[in-house]
Amino acid sequence: ARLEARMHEALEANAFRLFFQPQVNRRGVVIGAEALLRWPLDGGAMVSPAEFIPLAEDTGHIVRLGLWVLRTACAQLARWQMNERTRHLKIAVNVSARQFHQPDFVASVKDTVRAAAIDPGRLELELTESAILSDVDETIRRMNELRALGIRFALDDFGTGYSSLSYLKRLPFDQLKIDQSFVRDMAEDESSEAIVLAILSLSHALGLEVVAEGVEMPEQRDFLRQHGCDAYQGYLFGKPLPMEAWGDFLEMI
Ligand code: G
Ligand code: G
Ligand code: MN
Ligand code: NA
Repeated sequence: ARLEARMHEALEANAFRLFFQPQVNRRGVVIGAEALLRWPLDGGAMVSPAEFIPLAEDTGHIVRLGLWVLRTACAQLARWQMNERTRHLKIAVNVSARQFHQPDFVASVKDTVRAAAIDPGRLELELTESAILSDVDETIRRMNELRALGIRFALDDFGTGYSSLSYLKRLPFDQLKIDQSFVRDMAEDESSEAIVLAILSLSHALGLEVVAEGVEMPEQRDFLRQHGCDAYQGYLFGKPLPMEAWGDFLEMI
């Protein structure tokens, strides 16, 4: 309950921050970033979203917080679009189940994209399997309405939920993100390696792009690349950075 009260205050005080973790292509070129929410406390410590997102979902704060994330990400895309060097970059935004199923979710995304005057093709929305499970037909309708504008969809944390393969076929995803647990265990554990290979071949057969998460070692990247993985995210390429640090980061690469 204390955390909940503080979350309300933090929303009022605009105390949340958005960090951006780079995503790279097969050649190691930065193609965009995933926006990751951070909640810095006065002492400098950060509350992990793993802790406060579930609470934000339960209390409904996620609706306002999610809208703030979307607006902030779109404002960043608008800034990137003004510069020749950065206009190709895209941003992926995590959308929680409760947020996605708000009656006005589609309208609020449309309004935000229009207000920021960004190319919707640079915006990617990440859904998890829990967002889909509750109502598949409604999920498909919402996705299609936003895809008609050019917005792209990624299925996040793939392999950790109750992924039914028939959903993968029916749902209009553009991209699938291999959960970092499989990437981490790939080298030690034959079944994780087999799962990664199966995800890659299944995705490609279905015409989906694949992003590997949690890539920390060159050996992991090499193995994934050898098997056709399209994009990569992880500490090997960069940690989540505050936007102020991205200027230097883009100079460096
Ligand atoms: O970056 P980090 O390991 O701290 O993120 C932890 C979890 O919080 C991840 O599962 C991530 O998807 C989730 N998360 C981070 N930012 C957001 C956000 O803006 N919205 C939602 N719904 N989840 C987020
Ligand atoms: O659940 P989701 O995939 O949206 O969140 C990604 C989470 O993974 C974030 O919390 C992010 O900070 C974390 N992360 C990103 N790259 C790495 C990595 O290379 N190793 C580890 N352990 N975590 C990572
Ligand atoms: Mn994600
Ligand atoms: Na993920």
